[in-house]
Amino acid sequence: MVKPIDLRSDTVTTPTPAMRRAMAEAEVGDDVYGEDPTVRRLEERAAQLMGKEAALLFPSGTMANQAAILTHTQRGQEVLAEARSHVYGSEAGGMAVLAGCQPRLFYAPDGVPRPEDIEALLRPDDEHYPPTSLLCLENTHNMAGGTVIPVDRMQALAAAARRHGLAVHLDGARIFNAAVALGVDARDLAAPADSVMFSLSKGLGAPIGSMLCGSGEFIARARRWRKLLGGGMRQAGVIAAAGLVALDEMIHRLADDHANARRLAEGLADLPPLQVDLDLVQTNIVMCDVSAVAPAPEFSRRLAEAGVLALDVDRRRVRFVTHKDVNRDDIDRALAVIAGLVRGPVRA
Ligand code: TLP
Repeated sequence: MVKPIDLRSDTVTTPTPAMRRAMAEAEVGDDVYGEDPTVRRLEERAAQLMGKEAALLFPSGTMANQAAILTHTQRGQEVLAEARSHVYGSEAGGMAVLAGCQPRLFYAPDGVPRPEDIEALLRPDDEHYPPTSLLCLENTHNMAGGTVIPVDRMQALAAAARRHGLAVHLDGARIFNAAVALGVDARDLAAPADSVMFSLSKGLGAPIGSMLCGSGEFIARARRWRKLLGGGMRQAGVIAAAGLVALDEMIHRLADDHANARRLAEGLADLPPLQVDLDLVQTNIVMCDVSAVAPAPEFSRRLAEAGVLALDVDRRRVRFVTHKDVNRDDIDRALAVIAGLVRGPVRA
C-alpha cells in the first residue's frame, strides 16, 4: 500500500537522522535535580532565542500553556483569550479545571486581535466581576489558518493589557513560522509578552517538547507547577538533544513549508466549489471550506481513502498543514487526488 500524504498536522513530523544521533549520544542526568546538562543547554538556548531570562522544557505545549496560566493567575480570576484559541478550545478545559479561571473571549476573524477588542472586555473593579488578570495571544493563530500577528500589533496589544494590569502570555507554538513569514526575529515577537511557549515538536520536527520562557522568577514558579502536573522528567536530555538540533537546523527551512502551503492553497482555490481565503494563507496552514462538496468529516474520510490525510476542524472546513515530511511533489499529488474527489471518484 502506498504511504498516505499526511497533511493533518506538522505534529506528525518524525525526527531527522541528526536528531536521532544526538538523542543516542546525549549527555544526561536527573533533571528533577537540575543535573541534566543537555536540558540546561536547551533551556539556555530557548531563553536566549526568545530574549527572556529563563526557560523550562515541557513534554507538551498544552502542559506548558497550562503551567503558564497557573503561574500568572489565581483561582476565581478571568483570562482573556481569542474564541478559537488553543488555550481555550483545545486544552480540555484546563484553565477552568486546573487554574479555576474563567475564560472571557474575544473574536478576531483573521486571528489578529485589535487592542480595542481587549479593552472592550475590561470591566470596572466591582464585586460582581471576576478580576481579569491575563491576556493570552496565539501567534501564529492555528484555527484562523496560521495567520501572523505583526510585531507592532503584538506591542500594541501588550501595551493595552498592561495599562489595565494584565499579564500577557503568548502561545507561540509556531512562533518561528510567524518570524520566518514576517522576516523578523522571534525575539521581537516574544518581547511584548511576559511569557511565551513555543513547540519543538511541530514544524521543527523534534519528537517531543515545548519550551516555556519568561523571567527567572516566573520560570522558578512555573517549575513547581510543572512538577504538580507530572511534567518533572528525569533523563530528559534525550529529548532536549533533539530539541537543540531542531533549533540549530530546522528553523530556516520553514520557508519551504510556507511555499508548499501557498502552492496547495492556490491549487485548491482553482477547484471550485472549494473555497480558500488566500489572504489568510500566511504560513504552513491552509483552511479549506469543502461544504459545497460534502460535510468536512465526510470529505476528509473520502480523502483518507484516496491516500491524503487532512483534518476536519468543523462541519465546513478541512485543515491541511505542510511540514518537512511532505515535499512539492506530494503537494501536487495531493492536489490531483483532491481534484478527483471534487470532480468525481479517484484513487491515489
Ligand atoms: N495543536 C495541534 C492540535 O492540538 C490542534 C495541531 O495539530 O495543530 N498551541 C497551539 C497553537 C497548537 O496548535 C497546539 C497543538 C498546542 C498549543 C498544544 O501543543 P501540544 O500538542 O504539544 O500539547
